[in-house]
Amino acid sequence: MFLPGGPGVLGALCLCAVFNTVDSGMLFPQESSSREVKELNGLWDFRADKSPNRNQGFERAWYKSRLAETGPVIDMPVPASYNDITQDPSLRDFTGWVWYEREVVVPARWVADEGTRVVLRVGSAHYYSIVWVNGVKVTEHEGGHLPFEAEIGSLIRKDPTTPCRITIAVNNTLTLKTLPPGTIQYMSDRTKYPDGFFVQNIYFDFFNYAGIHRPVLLYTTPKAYVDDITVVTDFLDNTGLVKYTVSVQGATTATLKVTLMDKDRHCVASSSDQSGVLKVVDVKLWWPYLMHENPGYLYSLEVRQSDERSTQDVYTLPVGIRTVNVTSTQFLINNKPFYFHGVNKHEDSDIRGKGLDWPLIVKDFNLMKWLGANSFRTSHYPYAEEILQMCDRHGIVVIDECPGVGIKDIRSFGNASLTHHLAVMDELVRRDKNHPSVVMWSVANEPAAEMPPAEYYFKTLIKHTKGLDPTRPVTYITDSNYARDKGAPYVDVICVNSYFSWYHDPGHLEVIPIQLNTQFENWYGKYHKPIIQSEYGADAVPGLHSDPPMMFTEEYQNVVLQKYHDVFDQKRKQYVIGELIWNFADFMTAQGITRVVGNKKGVFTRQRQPKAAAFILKERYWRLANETGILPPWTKYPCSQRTFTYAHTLFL
Ligand code: GCB
Repeated sequence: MFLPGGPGVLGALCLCAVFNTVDSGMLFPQESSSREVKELNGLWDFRADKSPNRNQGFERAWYKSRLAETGPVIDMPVPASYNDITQDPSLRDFTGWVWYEREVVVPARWVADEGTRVVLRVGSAHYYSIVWVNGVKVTEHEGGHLPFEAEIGSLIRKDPTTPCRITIAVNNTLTLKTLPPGTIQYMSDRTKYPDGFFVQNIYFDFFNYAGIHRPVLLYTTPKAYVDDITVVTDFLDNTGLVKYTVSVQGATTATLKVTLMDKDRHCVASSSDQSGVLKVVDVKLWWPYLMHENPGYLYSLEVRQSDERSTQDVYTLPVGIRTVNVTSTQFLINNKPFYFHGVNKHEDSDIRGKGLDWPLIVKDFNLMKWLGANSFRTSHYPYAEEILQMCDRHGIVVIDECPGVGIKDIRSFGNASLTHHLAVMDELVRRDKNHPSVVMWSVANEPAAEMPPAEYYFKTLIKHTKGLDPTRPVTYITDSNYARDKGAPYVDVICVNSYFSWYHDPGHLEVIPIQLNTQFENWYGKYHKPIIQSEYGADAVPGLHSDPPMMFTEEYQNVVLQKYHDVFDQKRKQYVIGELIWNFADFMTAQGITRVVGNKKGVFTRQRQPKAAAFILKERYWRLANETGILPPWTKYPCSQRTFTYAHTLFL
């Protein structure tokens, strides 16, 4: 891990692997008659450890007293990346440990009642975190996009008169064994670089935003509590089948009442078993947006756990009943062919970086629906659970990707990397397994899968993921280099990224039809598996125009899209099952000669305003929806273009 100068940090970090276990559940925190939630979002005290070895915080034990007592602090909003919050370039580009601290007044009854578990939960922090409460370490976690938590009841009860001081140290250093990988490179030529100069190299195309990115909160459960619920759904004719398993902690015997309710809170099935199958007559299936007039239908599975005397814990899980299957040419949702017409996204916006932001989330869903997008891929890491919950409710289909992006160095295919990658998949599946919107796992993006160790690596990784969740297909995203197919025999769907007339033959729009056609024929010819064009696109600087089109203009981006679309229209009749534009919106990257303040392949700007390409895509996606979906009759195509446009505006 990050080691400019001192061994202390490395020592602390090596302990990490042992803590990354997933033998307990990771249910999304929620309030119920037995549970309370206290959000700790807002301003935290903050300091970046700019000492030469980045290790002063550990050497001087900054966690032992208030952060303001060991040096200067600044206000830092949580959740947010810290990089774009100040005017200080050294903080924007910082690599190493940063320290967050916040004092919390815990409700007296939580402290007084020994029967209450108090859990501290961090939605995500990038990349490596260590957490202390009142100076005592409670947990550490490796990985930037998944939640972690610790029970802190006994600690806050030690001295109920003092406020609860939470300290979180976060390190964004990426190494060959992290996910995503990176390297730290020291520049020792003193004629060129100052003393101690180093850079963080990364092999992916987005800014390495860091900090506490998702909500931090305290929540309570009773001592005996519902720790996890797993749901798998199916249906037979008109009967829905909800196979469930509940795991309870803190009680040797537990009495359960499991009730499945419809949207009107009417009970449709119930049971008192810890696991079983609930049957739902006249089932309302979960359908994707634009595939049905009532998409995203969710039941509620209420789990009540009690002892002889009273109800102990109540947890309610939203449940969408649907199936997913893959044939050699189709992707089936509820046994009907589903065509992905969607986007690739990033968690990225001005000022906040990767910090969760509700206005942005809701705006993005409105834009996706406006566009007629029915799906997205969580390129290139797991997104916030709050976003997946929106997808469940709105019927937006998700390809759920782990942070396996930029695996390019042969040393990142070693055992330590693989072990960590498997652990990340454990955590991802544990978190997202119950979301009906999640229809496929993506274990990596554009790995150097031509390298000899890649075959074993991906075979193991994909088999492991299928073992965790036999109900969903698994893929990894490849690029137009056919040699990178060593993992392809093990995937269910081939996902290909290509940038013809951009990275290959720049400026030559005329090569797209032939090269794209060849791409599809090659992959299908070899593997006979359905294909998704998982990325395609071109940078366009908003407001830059030229005719005939030139690279970086809005016109060029339009033509790239149209030429790709022509080929998709031929191939989707055969085995192409989807198209995901790169990218939904412009996003920040590291500085470099190919990026003009970030990647400009968005069809929306970073501020979410449409470029010309957004209208091309909107027109196409609504047309596709009318051909392949089941829409309310008045939005049906064919009709005059004017009526059509008017109709789908109304539909929104
Ligand atoms: C890709 C990557 C994506 C990049 C994109 C580009 O293949 O998967 O992360 O941002 O190309 O624009 O270069």
